Amino acid sequence: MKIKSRSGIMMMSMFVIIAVSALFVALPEGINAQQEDKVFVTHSGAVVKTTGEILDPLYTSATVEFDPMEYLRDFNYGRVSQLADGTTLREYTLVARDDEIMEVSPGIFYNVWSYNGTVPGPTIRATEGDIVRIKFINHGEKEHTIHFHGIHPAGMDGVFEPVGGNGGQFVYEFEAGPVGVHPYHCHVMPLEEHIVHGLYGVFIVDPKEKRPAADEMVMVLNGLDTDFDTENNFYAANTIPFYYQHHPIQINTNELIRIYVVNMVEFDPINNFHLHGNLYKYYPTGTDIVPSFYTDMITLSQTERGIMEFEYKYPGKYLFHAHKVEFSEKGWVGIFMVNENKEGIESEGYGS
Ligand SMILES: [Cu+2]
Repeated sequence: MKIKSRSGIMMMSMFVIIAVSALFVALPEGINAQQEDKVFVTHSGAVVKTTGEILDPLYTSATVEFDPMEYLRDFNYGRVSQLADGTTLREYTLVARDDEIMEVSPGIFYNVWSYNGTVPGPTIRATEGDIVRIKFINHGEKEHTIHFHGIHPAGMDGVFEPVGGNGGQFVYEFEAGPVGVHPYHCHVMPLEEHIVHGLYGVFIVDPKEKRPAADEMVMVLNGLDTDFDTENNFYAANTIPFYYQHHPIQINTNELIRIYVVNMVEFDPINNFHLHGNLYKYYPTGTDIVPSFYTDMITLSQTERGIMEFEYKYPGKYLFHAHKVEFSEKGWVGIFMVNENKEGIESEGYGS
């Protein structure tokens, strides 16, 4: 499902080119005429020419393609088989890299460190009691690991078992639990650096008695420090600032929406999630099947997470955003486009 507005990105890229050109005209003395133009092609096909600084000089063909709309409802259930005693085994492969470049905002290229080529990494999903086996391959240059939140043996914690780059491997194996939504992330020092570059993702453990059918989605609240001053320049739900504002998330009236929300923002002590025109049931960490709150506002510190559930009664356009205004004005804002549910159908596909 590709619904990126390529023409919009092209327009923004053109704007960057025009702005850079205007600067050259306005300040000819301030720019070294000897400096060479740097030319590069964005993943939307726009040609960007600038004598200014490019945020990451390592730009290569390994540009990452990431579609926040696809990521939103994409769950990785692994390769499923049964062990001799009937237990379900789920096998996944996660590959870490630290040399890829991603266009995080029109004309802003950022060196992402990724699991399976995206930030966030894939949303891994299992049912409580399943055996989860993750083959981890490090194709980066630095050491990396995967530290899962949840319950598992010490040797599977991804802290004291750094995996070397250039092909190092490790197999994490443990029983999925407890029920809920948990982050996973690299745990190599300096930790902030490994996290803020993008080595994290979401691990959902479903209860054996399934939750009610719903239109389910994952939102990872993250920030991007594009000038390396340990302050975020952009904020987002699912990496691309303003993405869900320019591409509203289509949902239906009278249909249960379930959001697995995880806060992975570094540097800022808190983040939050405000929903317009509605309130949601909130299950902190998702470990209980009874909601703790009925609210339109939750506050989350680093790696705090939970499950939100709501239905819209009235169709129309509704904002959701950080109520920390600085974060919403720097990208953490989106829109639910609520469509009239004419057929009154239940959503399909839970745990498929
Ligand atoms: Cu790492």
